[in-house]
Amino acid sequence: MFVESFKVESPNVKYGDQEIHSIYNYETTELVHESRNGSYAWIVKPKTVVYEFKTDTRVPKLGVMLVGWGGNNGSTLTAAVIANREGISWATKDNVQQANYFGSLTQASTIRVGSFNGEEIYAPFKSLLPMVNPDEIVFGGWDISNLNLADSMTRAKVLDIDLQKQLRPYMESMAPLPGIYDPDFIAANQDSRANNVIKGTKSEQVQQIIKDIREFKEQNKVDKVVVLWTANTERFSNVMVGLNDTTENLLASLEKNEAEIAPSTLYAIACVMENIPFINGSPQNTFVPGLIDFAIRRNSLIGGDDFKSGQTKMKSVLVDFLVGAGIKPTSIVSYNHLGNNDGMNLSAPQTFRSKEISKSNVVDDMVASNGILYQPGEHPDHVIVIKYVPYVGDSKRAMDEYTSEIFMGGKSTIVLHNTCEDSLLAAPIILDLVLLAELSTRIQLKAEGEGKFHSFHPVATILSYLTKAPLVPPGTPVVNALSKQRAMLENILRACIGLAPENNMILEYK
Ligand code: NAI
Ligand code: DG6
Repeated sequence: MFVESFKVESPNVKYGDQEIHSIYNYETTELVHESRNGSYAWIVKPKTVVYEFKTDTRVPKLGVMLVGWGGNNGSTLTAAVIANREGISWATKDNVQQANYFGSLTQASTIRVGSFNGEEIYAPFKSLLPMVNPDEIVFGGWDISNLNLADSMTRAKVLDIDLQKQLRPYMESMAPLPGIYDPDFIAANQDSRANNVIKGTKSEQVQQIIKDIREFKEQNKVDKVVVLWTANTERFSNVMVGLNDTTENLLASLEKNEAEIAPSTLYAIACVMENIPFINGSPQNTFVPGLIDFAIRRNSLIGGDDFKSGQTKMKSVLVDFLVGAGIKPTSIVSYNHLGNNDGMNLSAPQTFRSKEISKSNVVDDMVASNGILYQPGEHPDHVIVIKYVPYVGDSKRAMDEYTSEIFMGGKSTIVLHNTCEDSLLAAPIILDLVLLAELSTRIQLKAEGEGKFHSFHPVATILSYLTKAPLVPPGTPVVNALSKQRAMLENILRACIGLAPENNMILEYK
């Protein structure tokens, strides 16, 4: 059964005018490796830590500035939100289609709230805590191409033409601000697109981005801004001591106009300076150590990397299932071909390499979780191939072959083939990233013994369900398995309203 909303009644939860306060018992374990009777043993000690959460329930008017606003993802997301807001429907060859938010975790998925008369009760994910309504987001941003958003939507060739015609009047006046262009970081084939660029030194470019954010905020009367990179994949930048390894060195390099600071890092520096959340939807190492250090010192949210949209999402489900079932994947081969501008940019070896890295590390935690199947250091062969095929446009083909060792030396091969518009997968993920990033800045917590409430760590692991290569604070485990990522996110939001984690035990019926 589906319910629109619910309220928690508990001595541990108080709904105030402006905040929800909850007290939450975090059940965890403490591990000890110690010598007992002459040999070492692992001792597991269950422990409970009492946390308090405070969530500010005042939902702000949110502005979202996209870097790469005029790209396929940026124009598709902007169009889709307008279509939802205006209640637009359009004729396709099959039917009359209504705008929707399918594919968005926050807008189109549900959570289980409990059982009632033998039936499971589900409510919208977004009913867990007050979140920004996506229909009310004000969009803006930058692009090195000067096309307005209506023409960008047409260039993208993603949405049905009848829908495009209805959206055009809303989007013609939306023009991207000039962007920071450095041909050294993206494919040479992008050069003809770059007719809308910020001039000056790197430091001046950062100052221009700061000015743009302030003006956008002022002109649109938004309370908060989130910036998200959905621009071209860049090559990795070199990480070097003295260049970008600490805040001081990064900022000094900025002043020296060092060539090796990527445009994406420049936008990120501007955001950290302004305490504006910055999310990286592409695979490159925007968050060099000096930038992470800077964000931590300024307590400014950063999140990434690389939207987890289709093939990798399947992989982080399938490999988790196989390894969790005691089956040993030994070879994983993943092909993509696509014909959009992203595919063209990825046809250069340096930008492809960024994507290859990001797509390759996604099964590491699942492999490491099973020492019965894999010896230390052992890993499945994992190969990533991406080809540019202009004819298929945004309709990406993803083909995967998983070969596994099964019972008694048998082999099992699973082959998947997915055909899908790439931008229609990415756009709802962008929405979730900005909505959850904004929400997480309204949550404060403290563990027992901590004197003061504080925000989550500025490196926002809470967003990891949505990214291929989750950025984590130094020294923190990376979790790629999709079900664990979703459980983490859902259970943290449940804790904010004093609900136990979803444990699926359903003991009341056992
Ligand atoms: P796109 O090529 O259509 O759009 C990128 C836009 O960024 C272009 O309009 C370009 O002019 C602009 N741009 C490039 N450098 C810029 C800069 N420095 N400043 C401002 N604008 C700049 O690509 P698409 O399909 O929208 O994808 C965007 C990014 O998202 C790519 O890096 C892609 O790898 C990544 N991504 C996409 C996924 C998907 O499913 N569509 C999934 C995972 C990541
Ligand atoms: C080619 O792989 C283009 C890429 O931008 C992908 O579409 C994108 O990284 C999505 O990858 P995945 O593995 O999440 O489907």
